[in-house]
Amino acid sequence: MEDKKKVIFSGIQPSGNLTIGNYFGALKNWVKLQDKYDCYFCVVDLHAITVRQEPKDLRRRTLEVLAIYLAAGIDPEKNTIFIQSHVPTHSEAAWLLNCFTYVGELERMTQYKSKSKKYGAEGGTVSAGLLNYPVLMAADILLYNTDLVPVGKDQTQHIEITRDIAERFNNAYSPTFTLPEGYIPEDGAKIMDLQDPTKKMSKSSNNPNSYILIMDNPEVIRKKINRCVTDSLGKVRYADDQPGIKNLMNILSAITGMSHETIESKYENKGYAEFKNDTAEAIIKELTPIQNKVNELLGDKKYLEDIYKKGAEKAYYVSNKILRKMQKKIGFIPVSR
Ligand code: AQP
Repeated sequence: MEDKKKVIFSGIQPSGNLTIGNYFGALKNWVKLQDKYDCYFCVVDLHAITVRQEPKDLRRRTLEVLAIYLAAGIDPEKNTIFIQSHVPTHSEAAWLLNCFTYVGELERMTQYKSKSKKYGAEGGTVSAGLLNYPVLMAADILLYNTDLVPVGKDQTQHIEITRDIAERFNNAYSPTFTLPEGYIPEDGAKIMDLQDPTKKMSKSSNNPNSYILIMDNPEVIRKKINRCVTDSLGKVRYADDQPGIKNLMNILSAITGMSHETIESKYENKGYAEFKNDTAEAIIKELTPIQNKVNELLGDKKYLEDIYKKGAEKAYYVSNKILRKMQKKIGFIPVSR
């Protein structure tokens, strides 16, 4: 008898236009995993509203993110692809799990600390949603009995808190949830900001030169790589005191599969211009077919709708079973339907 496939859950927020950080940290690896695992890939729009979104931009980006998933090679026949707000079990389970989560542990999350500081400094208010974000993420993951969560390194803390919440629930009642593990890629685990390579590249950055978008055109990509911050050492070396160069090497290596040693010897005694140029061209070569496909897919809204509807039905069916289990264990009276 064939072994049951392990389950994968992952998602990206349509909180901005997707960057190559999202691509190398998440998407590119999803594509590699889709044959071996039972995968749920979600456009996590409920997460995006933890900071204020312009409604029309959110709508446009949600469909664009879905199109990017498909264009990057996620096969809708093999995977469950859906939009988070279409599956109400996520919000419901998040409420239940909120009651198994401590405020102190949420306040310790690095992402909460940095985002609340950023939005506070910009004069905005910090929503309770921003604090509760990891609980919704825990619900997303636990509702599918997920084994593995392929994410970038920045999400490690969120996987840990998911495990803590799951264990707390399991211990309070009886084993209910699978304890998920993070699945972090080797190259591209953390793509850094092009203007400040000590910070991660983020789609919500206020400085467009700090990131490369999946949909940036070749001229823009060349300019951004050309202007990116490096150092005055003039040596292509994979070293912590050269974070800008290290970042470009990670990107080049994630695209071409070249090892860091190979890149170092290829550009020995050559300065940065050729290395930057080759990196830009490699990014362009990687992204151009994806961009063409995204534009084609966005012209066929009916096709996209068929995919997200079918995905939501399957996701609801699977997640509702676990939600019912949670409700029963907590002591709620089952509804007879
Ligand atoms: N710079 C990055 N390097 C590697 N992986 C990254 N990811 C994000 N940035 C990088 C991975 O992309 C997936 C989706 O992330 P998300 O959209 O849910 O939220 P995020 O991690 O907060 O991403 P951003 O781009 O920084 O979004 P904003 O600016 O809205 O917060 C995750 O797997 C993440 O690890």
